[in-house]
Amino acid sequence: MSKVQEIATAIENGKVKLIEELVQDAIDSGENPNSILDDGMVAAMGNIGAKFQANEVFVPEMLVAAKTMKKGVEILRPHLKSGSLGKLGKFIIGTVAGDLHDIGKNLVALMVESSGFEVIDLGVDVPPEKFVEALNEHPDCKIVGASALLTTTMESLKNTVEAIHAGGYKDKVKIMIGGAPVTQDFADQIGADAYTPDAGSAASKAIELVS
Ligand code: B1M
Repeated sequence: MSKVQEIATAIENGKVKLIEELVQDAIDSGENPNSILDDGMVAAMGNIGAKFQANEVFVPEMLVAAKTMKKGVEILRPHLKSGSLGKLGKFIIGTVAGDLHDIGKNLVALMVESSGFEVIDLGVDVPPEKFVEALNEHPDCKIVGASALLTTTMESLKNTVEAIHAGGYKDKVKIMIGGAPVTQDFADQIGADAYTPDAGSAASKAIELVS
């Protein structure tokens, strides 16, 4: 089994105590950090999701897999960074109201920060008005990113875009959205400025939006 596959298996099986050592070992052996992230960690979370859907695992297993991935990402974090902090401006990000999933949002935050933005992370279950309050606090913010993982919380994405527009920021900030159930069509429907399918493309799009 390759080191990247070992990492994927450890995440799927929730091996919280093993993950840091496995990730460090893979890095020391010269594995590409992006491959560790995408082919190992993100792929493992996809597998867990498929098993959850098939009733083979349940919420506690998803939670422990998420915890394992988070620990692994912390070891990986310095190896993914490249840009100089904050030079491209501020980027406010959060997972929308009703939604507690934060791994994808955290990865987007990490990649955007690595690209040179200063990230203000509002966390999870963020109501629309909190996005607006954050913009009031940071009027120089260039982009707001909102993440949703549940079909039921896509409505919160719509409410978030509406609240930001109603707050007077329509022409002042760009709104990016993403998350597994989100599509470009949906982004167009709710008036978001950009949709990207993954964290890497979110970072590239953010750079494009401020260039
Ligand atoms: Co939940 N969950 N979950 N879950 N969970 C999903 C999303 C699900 C698809 C599983 C399934 O059924 N196959 C399903 C949603 C079904 C649906 O709505 N269509 C589901 C469900 C049903 C639920 C609960 C309702 C379960 C229950 O309680 N009965 C519940 C809801 C809780 C709530 O939010 N209110 C729930 C709870 C949880 C846990 C708390 C146990 C845990 C989350 C822990 C955490 O995040 N801290 C969890 C997990 C781990 C998952 C799965 C297995 C993995 C999610 C993940 O982290 N993926 C997930 C199944 C799956 O995704 N296949 C599932 C890895 C991550 C890197 O990918 O988040 O998609 P993702 O992010 C990607 C892209 O989407 C994109 O970039 C990221 C990286 O490339 N992206 C953006 C994300 N945000 C972006 C923003 C952008 C741009 C790109 O711009 C701003």
